[in-house]
Order: sequence, then structure tokens, then C-alpha cells
Amino acid sequence: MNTEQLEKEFQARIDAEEKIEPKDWMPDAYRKTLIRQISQHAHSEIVGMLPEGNWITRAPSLRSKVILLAKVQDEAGHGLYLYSAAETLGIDREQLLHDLHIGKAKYSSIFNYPTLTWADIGAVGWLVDGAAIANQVMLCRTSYGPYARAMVKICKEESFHQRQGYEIMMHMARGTEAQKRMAQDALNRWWWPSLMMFGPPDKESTNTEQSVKWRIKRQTNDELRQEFVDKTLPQAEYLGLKIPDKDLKWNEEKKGYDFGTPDWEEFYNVIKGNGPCNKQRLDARVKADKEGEWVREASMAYYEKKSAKKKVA
Ligand code: FAQ
Repeated sequence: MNTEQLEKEFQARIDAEEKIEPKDWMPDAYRKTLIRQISQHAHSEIVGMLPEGNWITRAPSLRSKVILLAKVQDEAGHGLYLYSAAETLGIDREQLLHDLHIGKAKYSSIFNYPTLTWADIGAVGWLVDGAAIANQVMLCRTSYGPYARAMVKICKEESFHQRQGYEIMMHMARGTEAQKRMAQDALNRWWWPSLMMFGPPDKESTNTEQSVKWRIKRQTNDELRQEFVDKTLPQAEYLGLKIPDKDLKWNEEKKGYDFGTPDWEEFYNVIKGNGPCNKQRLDARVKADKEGEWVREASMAYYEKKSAKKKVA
């Protein structure tokens, strides 16, 4: 078959909801898009451990420390599943990490904001994991098999994370006046960056149209952002907190809320590397990579020794 026929057959398999597996034929651009998206997603999980890791030593109780530790470890696990899924496409993990460490690879804009108070840990769980779930539920049905299967487990864990964050917000919002102020302040600072997690508006999104055609993405950035706003507003009302958007208004016709426009200039600036914590995040990842070098070398030496023994036997 020539490339045109192969592409036609490939699209027919996608349209018939068949999963594409690593050894199947796929267009180069499909492979490239998946490597891009899955590796950005993996990097986001790993870099995403840093803002929360910041509070492990300062969690206000043993219970909250244990829960936060478990959550941060889950994020590490998500990163590992996703790097493995990316590797099935023929890219090497070392290469992906190298691209992250030299600032070439992207990761989610949200993790370039600081976690200033304990209420921020609540806001991250509630809003950031909430936005992650809104975006990732569709990825459980993405067309590439290994990515879809990884996402099923990830989504289950993200639901627990979202509840962990909401529980913190509930304690703070029902606490002292000072705690309420902290909760509102965290919501004020995390609301707009959370909306930016879904990516640029559809009219500016370079990848959405093709990704939807290939069923890598099943909904557009704007559709998912709308779902997130509709779902989160009643949660904020229940907490007695106010979403910092004067344009939020129920729209009976679309059966959803109208809302204001995120500062897209800020978004593009953050993804270019100029957010409040970009440098700090990359420095931390490079340092961790360097400090872990001896562990990787030791485990490889052990592995090589073991496989040499096996060969002799
Ligand atoms: N940040 O054409 P589109 C989590 C880039 S995991 C940075 O619309 P696409 C768990 C985009 O890459 C959070 N860059 O792109 C957790 C593209 O640039 P490129 C991560 C962004 O791929 C919680 C350009 O802009 N989730 O939170 C962002 O179709 C708590 C044009 O954009 C995922 O990665 C952004 N926000 O749609 C962990 C989910 N948005 O690559 C710890 C999987 C866009 O052409 C603690 N990814 N860009 O140079 C996706 O669903 C998609 O990749 C989107 C973007 C929706 C993020």
C-alpha cells in the first residue's frame, strides 16, 4: 500500500474506535504529536511535584502530611507511566529528560506559580487536579492504546487528589477569619492560571483540530474550560468563597456560565519560560537529576552484572 492508502486505512481504524498499538503503522505526524503531548504531560507530573513538595515538611498535622506525601508520590508514578507510554513510540526517556532540563520541552504552565500558604495546597488539589481531571477523563478514551490505559489509573488517583484539596479548602473556609482570608486569597491567585491549563483559546490552538481528528483529544480546549467553570462554580459557592471574575454569569441559553477572559499574554509569557517560578523549577529538576546519577549508575551496574551472570550460566 502507498502512504495515501495507509493513511486512509489508519483514519478508518480511528473512526471505528479501534485503539492504535505501538507496532501498528501510524503517520509520522501522529507519532510526533503523541510524543509531544505525552512527554509534556509526563514532565508536568514530575515538575508538578515541586510546588506541593514545598509543603511536606510544613503540613499542619501528621494526617495532612501523610496524605500530601501519598499525593506527591502518586504524581511521580503518573510521570513514570507516561514516560513509559512515550517510550513505546520509539523515543528514549533520557532524550525526553534532556529536553526538559535544557528548557526545550514544555510542561504545564500551572506549575510555574508559587505555593505561598497551606491554603495553596488546598487550591492546587481542588482547582489544578480538578482541571487535570476535566482534561484527562477524555484521554482515557484517546486513540493510542498505551496512553489510554495509563490514563485510566491516573484519573482514579486524580479524583482522590481533588478531594484532598477540597477537604483542605473546606477546613480553611469554615475556620477562623484568618483561615477564610487565606482560602479566598489562594482561590484568587490560582483561579486564572487554572483556566489557562486547558491551553490557548480554540482559535489560537495550533494542534487541536488535527488532534481531535485523530481522537488523541476528544474535546477542544474551550469546551473543556467551559465544563470546568460550570462544575467548579457551585463548589466555590458551597465553600462560601468568591471566584475572582466579575463577568461570571449564568447563561440560560447555553446552560452554562459566561466568564471572563484569562490574561493570554501572561500565559504565553509563562510558557516561554518567564513565569514566576520557571527558573526555580528547572533548577530543582536539574539538581535532582544530577544527585540521582550515582543511583542510576549503581542500578545499571547491578543489572549488567546480573545479566552477564545469566549469560555465563
Ligand atoms: N502549559 O495547540 P494547543 C496535572 C502549549 S497534569 C504549557 O492547544 P495541545 C497533574 C502546547 O503544548 C497537567 N504549554 O496544544 C498534577 C502547544 O505548544 P507546542 C498537564 C501549553 O497539545 C496535578 C501550544 O501551547 N496535563 O496537572 C499549555 O493540543 C497537581 C498550543 O496549544 C496534560 O499535559 C499549558 N497549560 O493542547 C500534577 C494533559 N497549553 O507543544 C501535580 C495532556 C497549551 O505545539 C499536581 N495534554 N500549551 O509547542 C493535553 O491535553 C494538551 O497537550 C493540552 C494542550 C490541552 C495541555
